[in-house]
Amino acid sequence: LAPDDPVDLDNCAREPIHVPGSIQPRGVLLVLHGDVVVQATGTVAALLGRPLDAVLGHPLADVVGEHAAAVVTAHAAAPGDVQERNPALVHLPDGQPWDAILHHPPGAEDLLVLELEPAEGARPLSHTGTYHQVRGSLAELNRAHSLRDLYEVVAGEVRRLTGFDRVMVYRFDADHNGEVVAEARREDLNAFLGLHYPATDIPAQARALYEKNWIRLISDIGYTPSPLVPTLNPVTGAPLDLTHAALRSVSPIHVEYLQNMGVTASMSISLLEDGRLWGLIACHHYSGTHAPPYEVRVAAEFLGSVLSLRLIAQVEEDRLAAAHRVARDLAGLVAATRDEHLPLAEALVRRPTLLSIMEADGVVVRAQGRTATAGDAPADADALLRWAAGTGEEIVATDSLRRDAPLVAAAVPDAAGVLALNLAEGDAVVWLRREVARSVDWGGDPHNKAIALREGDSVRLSPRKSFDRWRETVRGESLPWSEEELDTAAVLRRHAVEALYLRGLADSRAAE
Ligand code: BLA
Repeated sequence: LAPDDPVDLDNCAREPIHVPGSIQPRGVLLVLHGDVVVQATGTVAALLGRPLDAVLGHPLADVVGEHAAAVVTAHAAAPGDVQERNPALVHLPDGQPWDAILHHPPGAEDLLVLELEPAEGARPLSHTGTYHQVRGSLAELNRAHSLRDLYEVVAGEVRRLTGFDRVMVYRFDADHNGEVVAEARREDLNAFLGLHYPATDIPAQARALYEKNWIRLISDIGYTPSPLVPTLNPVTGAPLDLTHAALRSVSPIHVEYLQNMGVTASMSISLLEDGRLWGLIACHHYSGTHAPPYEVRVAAEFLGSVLSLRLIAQVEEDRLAAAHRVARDLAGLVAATRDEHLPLAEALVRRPTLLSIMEADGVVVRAQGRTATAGDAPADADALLRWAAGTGEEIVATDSLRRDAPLVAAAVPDAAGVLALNLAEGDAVVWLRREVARSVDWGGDPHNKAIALREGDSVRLSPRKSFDRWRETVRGESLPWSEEELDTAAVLRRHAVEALYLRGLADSRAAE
């Protein structure tokens, strides 16, 4: 940032994290064009014992040996998606086993990115080991019957598989704030369960990247990034897109965030519903480096996918059950509007479902000059009804009257949320919901989260330093009215308007 640039959280979302130009130094990244290495990271010297100038412009076989190069070529050439076959096990000329992880970078399909990470344990032994562990985890998952159970099992199983000190299931709300909904941790650690974190802790471009690449590991928070040489890819003339790279160097702001939290190694796995990120499995380690082998990471990612599928099925099941109940109640209410033995207002409020269909605490119906109420309704609803009519909308909803119509709020002190159907000429159905005071426990004060640091001539953003629990109490709000409830309200409104019209016709006939 330049000194005059505004320092705000927007800057976070502008950091181009998919093109950092460097990797984490636990492995080597080579970019191949044909069989020639056109870009490489400085780690080739320390990890493969070859200086960069003995790598760049050379055939792959010169760098990793004939045998490993042949395995890589075959792995890349096999039919289907190369990433789905990862990793390939290769042995370098010194006999050491490495995981070869391959992908074609976005927009440059003729390039092949080869990442090498040390493979721990001898395969195929470790392979069956992982497979058996995952099979055990799936059996546990099948025994879980509620969402809460599912979250818990996944946190526990991912911890068992990967050995991180803390594994959390972190779930986003509609605004991308998040909550820790399950946690498995080393016993001596304090609990993060139930803590909330603001959306800006994981900015939009990071969420977008995590929808494409489902897992990331920072094996050593204190690492020194190893740059790609040359900086621009000689074939494309552009910086290399590392969206799919396992070794991608992460945002320095995020590194600082983790350091402030006392984390020394971190991993996270995307949880997706229809391709959209609904949460993350977030893993922390608190001492030293922690680098589960690629295969174990893939297994953990697989458990994340299973959780997502189970979640989607569970949510759909709950939604269908609710829709079924609402359809039945709505049919009963529509029948009540047709019952011409009673004035419309009385016909509706006599049904207990008029309250329960909206999960409301009270309801007021004004129709044909009569007012009827059920549940917790104000003795004098005139101000409320006038406000509803005055909006000129067919349907008005708020979860905070105090915020959206403070003058009316004073007239209905017991209600926080209102859903009103304007029928005609001051006639209306108005549901009321009580306040639900919520306390939100944040992991650190969310209102004071970014700190601007001045460094010589420039200013940079820094994440907050304290992650101590910070409790916020939200008052004056009801539970929100859902999309489904608004749809139901619209259907009921149509029938009530029609009933009023038919009753009007009947009255005028009777008068003739
Ligand atoms: C990334 N932020 C992340 C990630 C997590 C969090 C899980 C994914 C990377 C990883 O696996 O470590 C946030 N981590 C959390 C939260 C908890 C946790 C909420 O453990 C709760 C327990 N972050 C800031 C500010 C900025 C910011 C102010 O607080 C920007 C100025 C940025 N966070 C930021 C960026 C990334 C990130 C840029 C992407 C890192 C990357 O993948 O390169």
